[in-house]
Amino acid sequence: MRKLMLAMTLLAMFALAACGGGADEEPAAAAPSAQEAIAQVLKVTAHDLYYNEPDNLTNPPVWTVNAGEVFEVDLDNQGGLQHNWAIVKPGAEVPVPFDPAANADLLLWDAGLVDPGQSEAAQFTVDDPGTYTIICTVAGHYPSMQGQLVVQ
Ligand SMILES: [Cu+2]
Repeated sequence: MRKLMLAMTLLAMFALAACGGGADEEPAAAAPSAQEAIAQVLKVTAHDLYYNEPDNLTNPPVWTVNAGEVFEVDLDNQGGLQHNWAIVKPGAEVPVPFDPAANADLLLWDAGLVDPGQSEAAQFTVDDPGTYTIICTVAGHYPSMQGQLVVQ
């Protein structure tokens, strides 16, 4: 009986390996490419000096993602200055002006500086649910340039 079980197990493993799915039991989850693994894409337009609409101070843009899932930030810089999109660590107070070198430890993650007229994409995952402050890290751009990331 034990030999039969072993033989069946080996046969099953071979069959799975043969169809390219590895040891995955859910067909839909078979080896997703990096592109397929991105759960959400956040479209962010950067201007001098705001995201999306020029009212970030009174009506900050809100982006929502799911905890533990990969999201992509598509940062489209339509301004004439460099801009960034950064997640501030929970509970951290953002100094004004923000100094990107001295205050780097306040950031959970940043998409990276994007040059004027350029568009860049970067991926990240936040594990802990909550509402995070989003800032542009270029000195003087916060608080004018800010938003919120809701991780649900
Ligand atoms: Cu900026």
